[in-house]
Amino acid sequence: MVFVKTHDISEITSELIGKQVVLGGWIEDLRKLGKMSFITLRDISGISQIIVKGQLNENLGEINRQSVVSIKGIVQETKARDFKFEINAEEIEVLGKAIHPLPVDPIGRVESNIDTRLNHRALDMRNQKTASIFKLRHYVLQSLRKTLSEKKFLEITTPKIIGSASEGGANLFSLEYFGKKAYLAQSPQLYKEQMTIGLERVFEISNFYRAENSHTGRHLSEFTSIDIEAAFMDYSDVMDVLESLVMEVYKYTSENCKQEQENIGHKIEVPKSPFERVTYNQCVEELKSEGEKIEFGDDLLDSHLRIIGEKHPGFFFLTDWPLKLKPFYIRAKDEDPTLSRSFDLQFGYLELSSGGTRLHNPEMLRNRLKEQGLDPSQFGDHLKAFDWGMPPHSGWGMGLDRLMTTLIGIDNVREVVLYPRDPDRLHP
Ligand code: AMO
Repeated sequence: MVFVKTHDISEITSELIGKQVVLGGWIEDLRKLGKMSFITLRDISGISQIIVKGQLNENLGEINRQSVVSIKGIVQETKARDFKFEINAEEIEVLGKAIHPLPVDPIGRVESNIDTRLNHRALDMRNQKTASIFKLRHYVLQSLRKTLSEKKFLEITTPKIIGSASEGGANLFSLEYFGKKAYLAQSPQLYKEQMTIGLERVFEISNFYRAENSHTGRHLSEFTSIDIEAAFMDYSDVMDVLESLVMEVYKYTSENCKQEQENIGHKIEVPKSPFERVTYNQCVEELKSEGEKIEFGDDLLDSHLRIIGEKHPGFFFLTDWPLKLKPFYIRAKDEDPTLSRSFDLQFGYLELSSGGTRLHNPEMLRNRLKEQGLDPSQFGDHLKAFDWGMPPHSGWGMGLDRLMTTLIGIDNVREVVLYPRDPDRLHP
């Protein structure tokens, strides 16, 4: 028998009644009632009821649930409450046997903890809740690409194997590269900035790597970042781009992904816009008034962000950070050089994105590298580009995995990443 499907299950309509179809999927349920058997067949698009009668039923034998089958049969009306149509089977072929018992229950009747599910991730994709999370992730990516393209950003792909640190500092994974030392990119920072020379507005959606020994629900060693960089824009312009992107993602998924929201048991609420813009100085004042010991120039600790997050629930920008807390490529404010043209996008206490206006003057950039204890000669390739007519530019990077957790109302990024990598997890 051929195993090429004629239809996905969701494509079965009343026009097909009386016609022959070939479906392919996996058996979610199988009930043998003497002369007849009922199979619940699932594929990525939905579920269908299959009726097996006569000789075919007698020859049916044992088929474990979750085995993959191809079923040829005639579409007919049904009295079953949960189905619109059923298929009267003519041929059934088992294409891929499933062992029994399976290590996780794809129906979700028996709940497994996240580690067990991650250890058997492919099978976990047959769980409708998990599959819906990844369908949502797909629609989020689709929405991001559409909005950025409409705003005239070009999608680029920068190298992930690099010769020197893009963000400076620690957190670098190193590897042996034909007798030389190479690193896994922490971000596309230097390349995306360079691209503004000719392409003006660029974006990248790729995985990046941080050797952070963190064991939290929001840190991974490999995460997906959405990055933009735009010539002739200031930090407030790229904040506008970021806000409209987040709004579009929420609107698009809340309107178009009703079934997925039902499957995950979470209603996507479109946030209020415009997002509040709170300065770092304001935050420090708010923290002081809460009795926290904090001075200008101190970084905001997790405990501080929890307090700030409670005062400003949902999305807000935290702007104008002290320059010394920001990376070498961030530009100072002209009116106060101790402050920077920078921001983070927060969702309550959770940092989703950071960005800012960049230094585009090569001399100032060299000085800033030195001030931060970095060696300008390590950034030679990058600095060269600043002598070729570098436009003023701004950009940001946003963690897609973190954005997904806000969208679906969970607090562990591992739920929204297929095969998460963290200090304890390198397999599967
Ligand atoms: P930053 O280092 O703040 O900025 O990273 C930007 C965003 O990426 C996400 N992120 C992570 N997500 C999961 N696990 C991690 N270990 C992790 N590290 C970062 C966060 C964070 O807000 N080059 C700059 C951006 C720019 O200025 O354009 C940068 O990388 O959501």
